[in-house]
Amino acid sequence: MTNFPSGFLWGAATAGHQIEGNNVNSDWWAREQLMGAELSLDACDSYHRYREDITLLAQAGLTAYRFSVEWSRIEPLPGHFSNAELAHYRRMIEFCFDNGVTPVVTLQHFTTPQWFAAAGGWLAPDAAEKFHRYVERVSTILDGVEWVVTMNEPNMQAAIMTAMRRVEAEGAGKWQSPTVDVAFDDAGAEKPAKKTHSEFLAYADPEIGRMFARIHQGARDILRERTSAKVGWTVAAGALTAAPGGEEKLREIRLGKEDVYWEGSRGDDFVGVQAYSSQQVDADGLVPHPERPDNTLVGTSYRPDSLGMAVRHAWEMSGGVPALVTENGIATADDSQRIRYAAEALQGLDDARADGIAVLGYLHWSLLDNFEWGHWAPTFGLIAVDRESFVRTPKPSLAWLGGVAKRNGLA
Ligand code: IFM
Repeated sequence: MTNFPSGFLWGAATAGHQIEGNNVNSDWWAREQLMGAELSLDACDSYHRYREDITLLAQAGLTAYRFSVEWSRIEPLPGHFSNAELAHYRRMIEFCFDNGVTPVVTLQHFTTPQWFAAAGGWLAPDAAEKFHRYVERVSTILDGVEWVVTMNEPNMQAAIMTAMRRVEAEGAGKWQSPTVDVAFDDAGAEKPAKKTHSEFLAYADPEIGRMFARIHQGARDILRERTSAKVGWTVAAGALTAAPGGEEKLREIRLGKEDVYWEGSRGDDFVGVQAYSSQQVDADGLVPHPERPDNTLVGTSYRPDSLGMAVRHAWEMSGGVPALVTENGIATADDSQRIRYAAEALQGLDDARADGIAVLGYLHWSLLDNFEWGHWAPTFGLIAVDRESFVRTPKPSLAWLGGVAKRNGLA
């Protein structure tokens, strides 16, 4: 049996826009309508049903819940903050405390208010000032919260920005999702569209990463001054490797796509590692995931070893910032494959720990089957959600991960 250190966080993660429903002030609400894919609409109605979600998590034996607060709800108009929404998120935090669950609170998970996006988004000269004003206000509800993530996957956000500029230039319907590497035709049938995801990831400009790092570090300073939370951000790890002849291209792509972000976590209390799959880079760039029967519902290869690879790379590039696995999981309709994947990923994580890498916890993506940025078909959840009735049905993987948490180790 593998034992993890005492105090290791065992939990699951979600994000506001993917589960809450009706985030009508968010830029994604508008984007979904441009993308020619599916809409979030009511999502999982977790805005109203968070108590049920947290209770299921706690009853299974998990002790940490990562969720995000929605900037577009909290600040629906520039400089106007909603006390009612702040109180809502404070209630969520307190519900976690009351149920023995450690909240890991993300302040910004892909979405921004529509007014922020319309004014130039992250590229506007006063973007940092606006985000920091919001962070200051959210800090008022973080009493007792030990873990705060400033931003989720800024490296994916950079890719989304690139893609959205294209959508605007080329018209609606040309791009379907930042995270789904397959496309669906008008009749809803899946068809290969390897460019929807991988193509955009190749366009990462290191300067955008450095800009995000400055914004994150400013937010970190605010949070350190006003709260006692440990602060970090999360990075989407590609677990990239070089195909023969691809060594130089790998360095180039990885620099802008993730290494500036790992470097940007230096001085943080932790870095959120988010890994799902691994991909090769050849002399021309990212190599599409090979077509295999065990590929996931988002078109990526079944690669649970990506987690171990990612924490090792994060450790090296961040200069030894402790890793918190803030996301790891698989889009599959086969829950036994999910359990197999998580067990293999956790073994790789433990091997990395044995090699001296500090790992603080494991938060599975995701607690619920949710809105996968333009699509509902890729199911990552430990719990199924009926889209009409919102009834939650725990899958065997929830009890399995809860058992790992209770034993604090793999059997
Ligand atoms: O659903 C996303 C999440 O919002 C960010 N990280 C990757 C997940 C799966 O694609």
